[in-house]
Parts: sequence; C-alpha cells; structure tokens
Amino acid sequence: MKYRVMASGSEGIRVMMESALTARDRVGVQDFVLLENYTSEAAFIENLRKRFKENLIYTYIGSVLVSVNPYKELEIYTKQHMERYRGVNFYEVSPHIYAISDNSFRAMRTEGRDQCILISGESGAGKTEASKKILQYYAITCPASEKVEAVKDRLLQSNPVLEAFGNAKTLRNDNSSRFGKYMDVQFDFRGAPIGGHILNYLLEKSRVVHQNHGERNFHIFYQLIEGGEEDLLRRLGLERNAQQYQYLVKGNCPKVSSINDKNDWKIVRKAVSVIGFSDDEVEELLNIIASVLHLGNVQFGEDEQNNSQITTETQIKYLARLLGVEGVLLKEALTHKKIIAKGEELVSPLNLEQAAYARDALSKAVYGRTFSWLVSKINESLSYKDPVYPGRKSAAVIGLLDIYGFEVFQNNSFEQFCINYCNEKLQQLFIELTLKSEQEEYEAEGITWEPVQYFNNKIICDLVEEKFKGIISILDEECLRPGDASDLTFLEKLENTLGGHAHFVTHKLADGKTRKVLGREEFRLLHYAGEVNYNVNGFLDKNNDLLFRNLKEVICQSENKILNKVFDRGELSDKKRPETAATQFKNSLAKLMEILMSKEPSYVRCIKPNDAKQSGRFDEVLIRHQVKYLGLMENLRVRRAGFAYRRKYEVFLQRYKSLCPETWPNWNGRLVDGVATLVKHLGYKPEEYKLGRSKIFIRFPKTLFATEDALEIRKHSLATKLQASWRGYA
Ligand code: AD9
Ligand code: MG
Repeated sequence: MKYRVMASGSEGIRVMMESALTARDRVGVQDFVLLENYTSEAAFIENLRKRFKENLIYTYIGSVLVSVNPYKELEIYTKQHMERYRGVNFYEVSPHIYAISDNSFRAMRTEGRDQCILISGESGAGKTEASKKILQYYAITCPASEKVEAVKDRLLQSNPVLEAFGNAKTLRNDNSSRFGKYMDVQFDFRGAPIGGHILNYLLEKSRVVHQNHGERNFHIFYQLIEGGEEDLLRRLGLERNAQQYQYLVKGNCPKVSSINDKNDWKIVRKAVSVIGFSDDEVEELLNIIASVLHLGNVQFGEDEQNNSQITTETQIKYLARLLGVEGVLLKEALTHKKIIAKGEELVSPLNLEQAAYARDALSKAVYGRTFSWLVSKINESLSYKDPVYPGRKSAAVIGLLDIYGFEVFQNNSFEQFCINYCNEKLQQLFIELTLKSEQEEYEAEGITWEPVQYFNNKIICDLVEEKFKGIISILDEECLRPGDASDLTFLEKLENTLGGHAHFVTHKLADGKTRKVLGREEFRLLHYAGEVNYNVNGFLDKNNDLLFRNLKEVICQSENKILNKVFDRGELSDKKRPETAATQFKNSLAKLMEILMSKEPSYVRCIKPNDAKQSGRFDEVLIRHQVKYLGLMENLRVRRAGFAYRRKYEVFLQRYKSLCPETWPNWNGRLVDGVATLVKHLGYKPEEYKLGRSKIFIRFPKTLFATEDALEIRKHSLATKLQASWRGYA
C-alpha cells in the first residue's frame, strides 16, 4: 500500500516520506508491539537504545510502560506536561508515566473499579522515583478543596519520612529503599484524593548493625547527627560526628556527594509535623534513634570465666534515660540469657560473642518495630474518615506497589531468597493477569482467542511455599527442632526432600558425586529470571528473628510510649512461638496478591542503564539481563501473539478519516461501517485485520505504519498546497 501512495506522489512527498521513515529510524518505535522483528532481543534493545539516546526514556509494550532511568533531570515533569496528559487518550500522546497515571485514574472514574500500578525493576532502576511522580501527578491534577489539599500534602510528605527511616545508601543506589511498599491512594466520588494507606514489607533490619563497604546505615541516623540542633544532640548525648558510632562506621562511608543530610533533616522535621506527629512523639522517636546509636557503642569485656561484662557505663546511663528503663536490668539482660524450662527460670551468663549478638538483636528489634510504628502512625494520619458517615469507605482506590526487584549478588542470603520469592509471585500474577486480560478482550470483542504458550512459574512458587515440602516449611521445621539444628542440617533436609526437583540444585548429584560449581553451603534455585545460588549461612537465625527473653522483659517495661506500644507485655506470657520471618513474609505476600488480584493492574517496568549511576551510558550487557529478568520478551510475545495493534473504532476513524473521501470530513453511519469503508479504501487485506465489537485489531505493525505514512504525506501535501495558495494570494 505504501507503494500505491508513493506512485501517485510528487518528489516532495517522497522526501517527506523518507523523513518520516528516518525519524522512526532515529527514535525507534514508541510501542514495542510495532517492532517488525518482535521476537528478537537485539531489536528490542536497539529500540531502547535509540530512544534513550534521544532522552525518550519511556516506551510501551501495549499498555505496559518500560522506563529507563536517565540519571539526569529531564524537562518532562512540569505542570504543562501533566496538563498534556490529563484526560487524553493513552495512545494519542508519547509514552509517559503520566499517561499510565491518567489512564488508571480515568479507568477508576469511568468503570468505578479499583486500580493498581505495579512498579518493578532492580535496585536503582527508578521505581521509587516513578511512584513519587505518579503521586505528584494526582496531587496536582485531581480536583481540590481546602481539605483535600491537606490530604495531598500528607500523602506527599509521607515519602521523605519513610525514606529517612527506610532508605539507605547502597552500592547500587544512593537512596535505596530497604523495604517494600504498597500504598493505596483513596479517592472520593469526584475523583479527589481523600486518604491513603500503606503496607510495608520486610525491612532490611540487619543494616542497623552492619553495612557493607561503601554503604551506609538508614539516612535518619546521619540526618540527626548532621542536622540536629545543638541542644537536641546534647539532650540525646550525641556528638556531631558519625565516626563516633560503631553502627555508622562499618561501611566507611559517612558522607555521600549526592546527599545533603543537614538539609534532609529539615525536610523530614517539616514532614513529620505536616503528617501530624506531636512534639512528644517526635521526642520519643528521636530517643529511640539515639538509643540505637548508644547501643552500638556498648562494649563488652571478659571475666576469668569468659563471661561478658559491660565496659562502657556512659552508654548504659544514656540508654537507661532515653529508653526509660532500669540501667541495672538492662546491663544484666545484655550479658545474661534467661530460659524458662519446666516452669523454672534459668539464668546463664553470655560469652563475648553471645553478648554482642544479643545487643545487635535488640537494636534490630527496636529499630524494626519502630519503623512499623512509623508506618501505622502515617496511616492514622492518612486514614479517611467520612465526616457524615464515619464508617463509609472511599469511592475507589489506586494502589502503588514499589517493591524490590529480582536480586542476584555474589553472595545471596536469606534476604535475596525472600526478595526473589516475592518476584516469582509477582511474575505469576503478571502472566496470569496479562493473559487473562488479553483473553478477556478477545472474548469481549468476539474474536477467536488463539492460546499462547508461556512458561508458568507456579512450579517455582510451589517449591518455595508449598506446605510441608516447600523450602519455607522445611526451614521453619529446622528452626523449631531442638538440639543440633543448624544451617547445614537445613541444607541437608532440603537435599533429602527436594533433590531431583527440576528447579532445585545443590552440589550433590543424584549419583552421590559432587558438583564443583556449587559450594557445600549453597543451594541453587532456577528462577524464572535466571539461576541464583543461595548461601544457607544465617538462614536459621534470620528466620527465627528472636530476641532473648530477658531483653524483651526489660524493653517491655520501657517508659518510651512508642516502645511500650510495639513491645507488648502479652508477648512474654504467650506460649505460642511467634511466626518466623519467612512465614510472616509468605503470609503478607499472599495478602498482597489478594489485594492486587481484586484490582485492575497497570505495569511500569524500570530499567537501570548502567552501574555507575551516570547519565548517557547505555550498558548493553546490564540491560539485556534486565530485559530477561523482567520477562519483557515474554510479555511482548504474549501481546503480539494475535494482533499487534488495536484501537477503538472512534479513535481509529478520527485519526485516519482524512485518508478516505467517503469518511472525510465526517462519517455519519455506524462506526464499524466507517472503519470497514476506510480500511477497504486503504487496501487492507482480509488477513491483516479483524473487526471486533468496538475495536479494530491489526495483525502486523507494517500495515499500521503504511497508514501512518499516508497520513504524514497527506498532512505535508496539504501544507504545501496551503503555502502555494498563500503565495498566490500575496
Ligand atoms: V531501590 O530498589 O529502592 O534501591 P529504585 O527505587 O528502583 O531503587 P530510585 O527510584 O531510587 O530507584 O532511583 C535511583 C536514582 O535514579 C534516583 O535517586 C535518581 O537520582 C535517579 N532517577 C530515577 N528515575 C529518574 C527519573 N525519572 N529522572 C531522573 C531519575 N532521575
Ligand atoms: Mg526505591
């Protein structure tokens, strides 16, 4: 068809046509479904590269948004940009995070259905930035009133607070979220945001007591030390020098050039007051943060029997005051262990190593629970209460999921195991929902569904979470088993139960020989996204997540109101063992899946262009990995399995009606007849398209391109004619 137009065109038209083609050549296609060679990973990456070079960081796969972190500020997030995307059809404007935001918002308004936007990608890919941009879009473009403005403010201000306490500088990202976050934004019947609710997942507590080289503890510690007023620091017994604190020096990285702790302190202080923390609450919160730093500086010596003794009295003095506990009891609890056996209390002294372990466990527990308190406090402030009907819920919600992406390090531990398991669950949801929605659309449009072959990763989810014989069950069993249970006996049990599973490997081969590639402490999972070796060292401990009883007793008596809330005395008399960390995580993920399943999803897939956090660098090897981990080729294959392109009749007709004398300037009959007349005129062959109930489905991108080119040519020739007539007039 392209040639038909060309044959009738002039030299000017040919030039115009070439320039349209060159433009596509230069900036790539804005929707991967329009790639001619859609099964080729190389073509996919080439398209990403072309667009990235032109600062076009967003590209679609159908309705999925792929985003590449530019690592520089782009002028594409202004109010004018927001306006451009407001209420406009998804495909009429270039791909943007605002288009996804607006599309979800409009779907919520018109269909009255809850929405969710799932943002995924590896550390540093831009998930948190994307979620903030979505929130800003709603804050600026949604209807407002004085009351709504206050809610918008609180929604926006929850970010700096959560980031101060839950983010840290890592090797991969200077502002890395060390927890998973799901946030519901609640809207009223007018589409105004009226509240919110946050669920948090698996905070990386181990960072409180240890950081790898080049990494930092959570931002809040440095913010307090750098920005805290003189008298505040004096009251907390802190010095303005991060180097003084054991918990802050492990990574040997107190300052980061991209971070201004002093300034961030001011932002956080303002944010907590916007959210509605009282002065007392702020004071109690800071007492806890300072206590963690003092705890880190508690040192132990040894007596003749190798029993530990505290050698740093000053810290105990501050701790007693800040936590509101008896110093003597705290000292005793940090150096002894209490067990209740057959109704009798047994107290035994701890050696040096055990005492340091107990101290760190206390710091992690205190910080972890305080973080949960913080989230619940923010939730209280965001919670929507209908002034007339207090029990009434919001009209609809849009959920934003900003959760850790798939992780593979040199050494992978319990945390990576949980994170990658979470990604398996999300991938399962993604595949199920994408296929389901494709299938539903075909059915709704009365077009025959052609089944798509895809890899169902349920087998891996089962391997991890199945009752009795899943990895988590086996881990819990070892955690509960008294006696000689250890990380290695756990690995042995895994081998005995799961050896032979298609996605599970250890160094032992079925014939009893060994495999060199894997260490004796490792097992490998063949995830949907690739292989990961996990080192079992520390699995039992991290899963148990226990605090010695006597430390719990002391902290339960704390006069600090926050600690008093989060360490409940009831726990001490509770005979039942608390849930293990993995089981808690599994249950919270199951709940999350339920929440997401009940909503209409949109997806943002974030890609990190290089490991140096630099703008303009497109590291192909790194990007290819992510395209694989994110399952983008699979996604494209599913989307392209039938028809590459589909549009509502009215949208299609509106765009192309000028190309056919019978539909131009207006078509007065049924829309479907108008589209049929138009495509017949354009020379579409029957195998190239199908007409559904409300949409046209086009099988190949080249058909659409030819139509787009024809449109360009027409616009150009009209412009030329217009110029000629002006010249004549003059
Ligand atoms: V992690 O899993 O929490 O470690 P994220 O959340 O995926 O990670 P984040 O959003 O924090 O990454 O982005 C990392 C950094 O990239 C930001 O601090 C910005 O400096 C930079 N970034 C990300 N997205 C954009 C953007 N759209 N425009 C400009 C960006 N810079
Ligand atoms: Mg993040």
